[in-house]
Amino acid sequence: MSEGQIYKIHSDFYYIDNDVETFECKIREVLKKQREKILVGDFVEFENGYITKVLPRKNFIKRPSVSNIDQIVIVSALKEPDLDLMQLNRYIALAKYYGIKTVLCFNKEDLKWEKSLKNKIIEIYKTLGYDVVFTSATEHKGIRAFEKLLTGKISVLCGNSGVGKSSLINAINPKLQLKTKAVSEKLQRGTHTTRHCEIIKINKTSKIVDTPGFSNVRFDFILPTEVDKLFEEMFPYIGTCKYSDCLHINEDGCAVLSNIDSIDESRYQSYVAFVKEARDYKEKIKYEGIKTEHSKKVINNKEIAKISEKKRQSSRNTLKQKIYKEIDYENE
Ligand SMILES: Nc1nc2c(ncn2[C@@H]2O[C@H](COP(=O)(O)OP(=O)(O)OP(=O)(O)O)[C@@H](O)[C@H]2O)c(=O)[nH]1
Ligand SMILES: [Mg+2]
Ligand SMILES: [Zn+2]
Repeated sequence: MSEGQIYKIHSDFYYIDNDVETFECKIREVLKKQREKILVGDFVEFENGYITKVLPRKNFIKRPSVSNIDQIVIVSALKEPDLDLMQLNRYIALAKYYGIKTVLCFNKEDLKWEKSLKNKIIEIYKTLGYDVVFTSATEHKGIRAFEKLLTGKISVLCGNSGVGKSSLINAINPKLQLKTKAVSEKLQRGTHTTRHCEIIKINKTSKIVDTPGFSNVRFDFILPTEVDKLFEEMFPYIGTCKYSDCLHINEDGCAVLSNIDSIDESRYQSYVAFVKEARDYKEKIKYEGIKTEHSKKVINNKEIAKISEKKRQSSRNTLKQKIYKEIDYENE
């Protein structure tokens, strides 16, 4: 019996790496019956070409489905496409939701962009405690610093299509020759050049998952009152507002609003937008009369909102189906 980590899944074949060599395996029938899908990143036991056991996960994320990762690297472009802080905050909040360390990379530094942007980024995100790197994949700038952030870890790269995720990996290790494509060639908005999910060794110690990102995720899987747990600048005030269900938008005696000057405006705007998405979700749930169980703790990916099996099966309604799909990872 051997042990290793799945680095790629292709139809019925699971590719395993034990740090010495790689193996192609299938899975035993009994494992197929399990509710939980085997993911890229899972550590497994295998024997004679068959996976016999999946070892417990440290963590996992959805879309892309990958487990046991050390950090999420959110890649944004300073230009082409224009920097979108709301989208960046969305990725950051999602990483928080999954309880995984996050670092930020701002790429395409070689292009002409608003110089004040750099200070703004540093002011907002370094203050929040994030490691921030500025890079140019094409001119090979900042690549060393970027590589250093990845040392000894399994990192998942995410970010909108065209920001240069695959180009950055190629800049670190040109032998990898990952497919990249000009933004203008990405015909439809949101169409990613990278489509699959695979753990790639970029050097002796670092592994990376180049992904199509968590595309088009909306906060329609958590309650409005849980959104503040995804914004670290609000942590000092959580639980100190007059009302325990305060959304920090226009309530009396709100501790966040009375300290609003300490919060960056764009961060707060993102917060309000995500609360609205969560509220729409809650309204839908109420309208449909679906009862859901909600986790108390959001910032821990072990406790995620679930719907009972019975209710899931009895549902015929497409709207309900959509909600199930969005909030229940086990159902995917
Ligand atoms: N000027 C400039 N262009 C860059 C840089 N990095 C990447 N690009 C270009 O941006 C385009 C998109 O790069 P990709 O690496 O394919 O982007 P991606 O993030 O992997 O995109 P998806 O796989 O679709 O998610 C390509 O034309 C790259 O040559 C950079 O630092 N500067
Ligand atoms: Mg790519
Ligand atoms: Zn409040």
